[in-house]
This record gives sequence, C-alpha cells and structure tokens, in this order.
Amino acid sequence: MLFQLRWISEATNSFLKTSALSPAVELGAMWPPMGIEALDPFENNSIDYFLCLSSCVYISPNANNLNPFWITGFSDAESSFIISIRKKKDTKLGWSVTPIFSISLNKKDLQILEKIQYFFGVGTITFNKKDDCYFFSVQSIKHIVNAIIPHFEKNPLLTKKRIDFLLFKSAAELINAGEHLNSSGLQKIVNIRASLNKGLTDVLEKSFPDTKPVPRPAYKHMDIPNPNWFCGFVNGDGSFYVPISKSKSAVTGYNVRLGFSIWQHSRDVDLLTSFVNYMKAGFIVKNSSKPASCYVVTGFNDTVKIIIPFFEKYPLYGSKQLDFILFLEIASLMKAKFHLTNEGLNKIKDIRSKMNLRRSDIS
Ligand SMILES: [Ca+2]
Repeated sequence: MLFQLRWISEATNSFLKTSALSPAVELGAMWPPMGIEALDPFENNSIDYFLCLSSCVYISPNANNLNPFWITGFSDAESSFIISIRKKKDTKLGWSVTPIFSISLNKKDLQILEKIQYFFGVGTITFNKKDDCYFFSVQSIKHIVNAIIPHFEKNPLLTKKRIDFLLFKSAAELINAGEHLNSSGLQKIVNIRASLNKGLTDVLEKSFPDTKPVPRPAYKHMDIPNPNWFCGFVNGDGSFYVPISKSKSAVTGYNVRLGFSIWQHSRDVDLLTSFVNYMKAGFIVKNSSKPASCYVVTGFNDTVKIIIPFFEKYPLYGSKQLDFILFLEIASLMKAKFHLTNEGLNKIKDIRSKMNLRRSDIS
C-alpha cells in the first residue's frame, strides 16, 4: 500500500530541530531510540516514511540549555519544596533543619535531571534503588538562597505549589539568618512547616506542642507567561494517548482516536481550565471519586492542528519526547487513513504498545 507520509517527515524534522542528514548534530545515547524500529523503506513503499524515521534522533538534553519558563513549568508538575526537621543528637537543640528543593524522576529520565542541575548550577543527583528513580536535590542553604529562590521569584510557579514555595522561602530565610539555632526561631520554622505540604509529622506534632500553623499566603491566579511554561508542565504531567474502542460502523471493527491529557489535583482546576482558552482547544473532566481533574484534548483535528504543532515548536525532552514521536507516527498513519485498514490498525496497536512505557534503556 502506497501512502504519503511527507507530513510526518517534515513535522518530525522541525520538531527535532535536527536531522540525521545534517552533520552538525549532537546525537543522543542511541539510535534508533528503543520503541522505534527503523522500517524497511521498500517494504513500506514510502521513502518519506523512511526519511522520517532516519531523522528521529534522540536529543541529548545537554545539547542546549533549558528555558527558565520550562524549568518553572516542569517544577510546577514535578518538584517539591521541603523543610526537613529531624532529630539530631549532636546539635544544640537536638534538631537538624534543612531546606530541600527536589525533583525525582524514573531512571529513564536521568538526562532531564542533569539538564536541570546544569541550569541551576547547584544540587546533587542520587539514585534511589527502592523506587528505581533518580533524585535531584538542592539542600545547601546557600544554594537555596542564591539559586533556587531567585529563580522562582523571577519565574513564579502557576499551580498552588507557589504557596508552598512562599512558605518554603520564609522558612529558608529564617534558616539563612541562623534562627533555627535558637528555640523561638526553631518554633517559628515549625509553625511554617505546619502549613507546608502535608503539615507536621506525628513526631513533630508531639515534639512541638505549641505550634501555631502560619496562615497560607493567598493564591492569585496568574496567566501562562510563556509557551515554554506549558511545555515544561506537559513534560512533567501531560500525556499523549491513543484510545482504541470497538465500533460496529468501522470496517476494522475498531475506532482509533488521538488524545492528550493533563491530570492534576482539583485544587488546580482553575489553572487547568485556563488551558482551554490558552490552547484554543480541549475541555475539563472531573474525576467523580477522587479530587482530580483533567484537561483533555481529543479529536483528530484539534490534535493535529493545535497540539502536535505546539510540541513541534516547543520540544519535549526525555521519555515524553519519545512518546510524542510515536504519537506523531500514529497521527501520520491516521492522516493517510491507514487506521481504516486491518493492517494499519495492527501497526497502530503495535506502535501504541511502545508508548508510555518506562524506558529505562535510555539514560
Ligand atoms: Ca505532578
């Protein structure tokens, strides 16, 4: 079957901003990336398709520096601001107090953490065997005050994590001033910690009975300042998927669709709702059993005309990028109406089975 797939070839080339045909490219860890098999061009009767696949180069995250808005978007999705207060015998008050900014990712995405570390110029990356993930963290008060806080003041978080950042910042300022070394200062930090994230642990609650949680600062909605924020957020929490459902009217017996979604805790439903207007596509779905909401784009037209061009212009990194490439491949097959044949349906099912996997082979 001859089908035109020039579109995917062009799209993928512009998306990757690089090509196996252009020599001045930093090639990533491996080619082809796991999950994408180079096809025989003669078997597929489509030289364009072959060109496309030969152009799918996994971009090493070190190839260029991350955009600050991307960093904030990704942090909105994936980061944590923690004030660690632990018992420690050899200290004056018996407690050690550490501010921690952290991002933990499955080992497949180590390169993203390295890129973030390079961006901030501080922090360490450690491997957590139990969870099979890498953990980027900044724990030095000097680095928190000089690198982390200034970044998030200049490029504010958009989710309600911004409130946690503001509490974290006030605790870090107290620590920087040495306040954690006297008991009234330590209590002030515990009061902040009580309002941060999930609040105090049982041990802290018992050890600091006079704690008065500080009020959480008010949250003000802010508009998306830059498309790179959205790209970073999606790189963390978005997903591309291909629902295949039974259909009596389809020749193959199955209906194939394209979908894009971002799940969040319902506390950020207003931000999710703002994506509808920002992307000029999609709608909001609420989970009836959990406090979770989802921004969803479905339908071939919106996906192909809005979602795909956006992520061609603002590239994703790591395993999410590989999912996007597979998604793009399926979209191209659908554009060529290949999904209406049994052969095409099987091909799409095969590609889909390689999406959203933990690609531990790429690190
Ligand atoms: Ca998240």
